[in-house]
Amino acid sequence: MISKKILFYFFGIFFLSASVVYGQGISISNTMNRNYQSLNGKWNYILDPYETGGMGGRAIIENYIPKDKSDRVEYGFASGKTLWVPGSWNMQHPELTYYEGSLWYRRSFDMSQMKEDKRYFIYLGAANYKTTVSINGKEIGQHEGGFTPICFELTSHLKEKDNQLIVGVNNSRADDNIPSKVTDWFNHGGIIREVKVLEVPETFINNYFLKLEKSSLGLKRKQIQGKLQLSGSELPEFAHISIPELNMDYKIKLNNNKEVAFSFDVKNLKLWSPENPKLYKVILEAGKDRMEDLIGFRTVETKGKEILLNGKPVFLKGICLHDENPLREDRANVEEDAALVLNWAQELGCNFIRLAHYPHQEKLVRMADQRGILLWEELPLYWGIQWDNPQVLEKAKQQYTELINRDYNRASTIIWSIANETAPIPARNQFLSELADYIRSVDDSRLISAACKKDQELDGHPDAVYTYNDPIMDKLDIISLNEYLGWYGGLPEECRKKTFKMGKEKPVIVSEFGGGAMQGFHGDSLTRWSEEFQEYLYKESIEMFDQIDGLVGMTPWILVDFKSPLRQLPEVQDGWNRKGLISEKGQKKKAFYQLQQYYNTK
Ligand code: GCB
Repeated sequence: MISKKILFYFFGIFFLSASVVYGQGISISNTMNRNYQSLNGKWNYILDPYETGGMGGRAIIENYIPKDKSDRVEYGFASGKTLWVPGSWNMQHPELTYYEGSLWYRRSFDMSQMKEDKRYFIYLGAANYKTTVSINGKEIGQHEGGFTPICFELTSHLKEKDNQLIVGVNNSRADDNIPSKVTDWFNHGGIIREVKVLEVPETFINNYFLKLEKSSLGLKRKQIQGKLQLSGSELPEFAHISIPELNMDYKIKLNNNKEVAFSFDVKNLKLWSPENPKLYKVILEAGKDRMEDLIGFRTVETKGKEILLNGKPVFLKGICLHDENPLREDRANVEEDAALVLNWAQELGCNFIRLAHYPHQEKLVRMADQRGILLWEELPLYWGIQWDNPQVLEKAKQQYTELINRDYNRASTIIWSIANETAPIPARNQFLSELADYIRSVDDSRLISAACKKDQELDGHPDAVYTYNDPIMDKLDIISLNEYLGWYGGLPEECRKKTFKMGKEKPVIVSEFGGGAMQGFHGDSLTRWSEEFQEYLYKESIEMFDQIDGLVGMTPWILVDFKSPLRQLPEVQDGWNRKGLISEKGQKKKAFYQLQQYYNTK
């Protein structure tokens, strides 16, 4: 018989225990506008390359300290060994540069202001990829997914002094993960976004979802529809929502329900748009809970081959982005990181950004709301996904739920994308179609897209016309396509020979094109890796894409060079994907100005 100990080693840190919460635990949105204690800062850590959870089973979780001089312990959180949270662990110590596996973090904190009538939750903005959370020797939750929030209740486990929080994170790549094993970006491990202890009343509003009802767009009195979710046992009779600037105060009858839908009319509503990113202070109250948020109201829909924002056609002058601050070689996780890249994008003339290829930090999404930048968000449903594995579909739905709960109230996010460059085999079509239906069932205030495949798989195909009949297009509002003609197939001049034909009457976004250039390297327009080659490629590509019937926007690949272990050409790439319009040091390449010029004319 296999002993429990051997089983423990086999399953490593994710050995199941009866009282542990799996998945997200509870979803709590708008955490920045609630009471909290930040746990950002230096945390102790220990490596666990064989993923045993510490010799002797759950020893690490319990942070067992030797009782006397004879006691044997073969691990420990040495006080001097620390990692900064939030941050990619790979960038902090040479021993961790390419580390992929399990690592344990420890941090102690006091709760001297703890109140009897409050509840407490541990919230991690994101940790890549699997996470185990323990408090004072007890495991309280596990989570899978590297870019969405994690939240578990701490209330009954806390004490006033010296709470021991231990967080195990494992960033091993696996076939049944989302993303799967190979990606063209760096697998930054660890607690990559902020950590806080939230304090809320016993009964509180954990989520709320507000949207402007499309059918009221043309009316004087516009309708706002909403939904509240509450957690707790002392449900009040009513909740309130008010928007002082609109003189609106609405009473929501709860009828003992933890989830209620409601709607109300408002007069003189100014719509949110890139030209006027109007945000309203919204106050939500239920029992002892009171919270504020800043929310913009807009509609987005498609009509024929157009995207209508607030009923008017919009052209999406976009760019792709990874969630990295290249100057710090780290995951982006502070406002300054968001401001850096949004400033560049705005200088380029963008009103739109594709947040590739996974959910970015919430601070950036909120800043886009303030600045009037439209967003495309997505999950890493990318190369190599196990489409025929039902558990992977469940993971996708879970991660999408977490993302929608976090960003539903952000006017800037207008598109959820469900996949990037995935071959149209039946299992994938079935998976994506179910996912699209699921997303629409929880959020009909945005559009759905995906980077589709053309019928001619190979670049440089002799046909003059690229045709698109990817079966997933039926489920999409917008057809998006990635096309690297001139870089992965042929030379830029090939672009003159191609035209595009879509099998559906829908708007089209060119969601990627581009090529590599090393900033400061010059040659003629046929010299690979020169700024001139990239500039020429942009010129030819833009002329080709501009002819697409139904083109509503583009997001070339990519704003800034980014870290990628796939890219190892010495003295050119050295671990960086060079398709950025800006180098990792922040220097602009010639193609930046080529695209800027085009956007100035649009
Ligand atoms: C793509 C992928 C993107 C890559 C890019 C490239 O099609 O969507 O993740 O980084 O090409 O540079 O090849």
